[in-house]
Amino acid sequence: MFGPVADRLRQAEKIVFVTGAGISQESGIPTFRGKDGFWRKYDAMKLATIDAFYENPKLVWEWYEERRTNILAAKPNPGHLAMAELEKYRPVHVLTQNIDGMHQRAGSTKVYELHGSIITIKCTVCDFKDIIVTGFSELPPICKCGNILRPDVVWFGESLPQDVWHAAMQQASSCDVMIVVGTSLAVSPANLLPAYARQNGAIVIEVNPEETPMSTSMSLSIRSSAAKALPDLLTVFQR
Ligand code: BJW
Ligand code: ZN
Repeated sequence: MFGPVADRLRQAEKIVFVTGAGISQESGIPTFRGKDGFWRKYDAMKLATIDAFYENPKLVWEWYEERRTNILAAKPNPGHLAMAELEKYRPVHVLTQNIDGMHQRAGSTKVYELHGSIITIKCTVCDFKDIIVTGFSELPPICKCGNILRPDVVWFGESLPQDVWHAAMQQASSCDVMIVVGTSLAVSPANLLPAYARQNGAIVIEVNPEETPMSTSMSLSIRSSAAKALPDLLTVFQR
């Protein structure tokens, strides 16, 4: 399966994963683009914007509440679990665009949440930030200061949390193996991370049943699902 890159994989000194919605697809969490990318009749990509939120905060909150319920009921799949187990064999860093917390639940210890987290909320105005422990009696929830609370996630047109982004760039620029799993690589700046790895001379492997805009520059594209391919990848290090 790993043919030309098998040796480079085995010799890896630092493995960095870049993950997207596709890794959680087999846990029953829908992806954004493609046939999964609609919620009720709304285009998920149009809801994930600050403009949509201010236009209709209740609607956007309903979307997040429904997703949060689904995510909390879901379980990490063999793909997440294989990545966590890989830490037994090599230093592993996980740069994820996902907000679902599945990597941490699977046991990965170095996870960089580029787009925030669905289990935290923050105020749109003051510094208040907290973990959601119960549901809300009314949507949108209101902060003690009187302003609207929002999910602590990164929407289009917003900056990534700078400390997380800097750490992610640094990990990408210093790895010798990067594995890009379940992302369409359509969204920047996360889609720049493979280029940072390549600049460092790393091999970059993609796990995705579909082609992506960067498939042609990959060292290897594994056209399979994450839950199938990642346990196979783990066996390379278990021998
Ligand atoms: C499987 C599988 C299986 C399926 N196994 N694989 C013009 C105007 C304004 C901004 C821009 C602009 N042009 C560019 C920009 C920048 C913009 C951007 O990139 N836009 C593009 C869409 C054009 N980016 C931003 O705005 C970012 N911020 C930024 O750049 O700041 C600087 C700035 C400031 C001001 C102005 C301009 C720039 C922020 C991006 C935030 C993205 N946020 C979201 C929502 C997060 C919260 C939430 O989850 O609700 O992040 S959008 C959504 O897309 C989410 C995802 O993390 C992200 C990426 O999606 P992902 O993970 O790749 O999922 P899919 O669905 O696309 O792909 C799934 C893949 O899995 C597919 O390939 C399948 O084949 C595969 N798959 N099953 C393995 N079983
Ligand atoms: Zn507030």
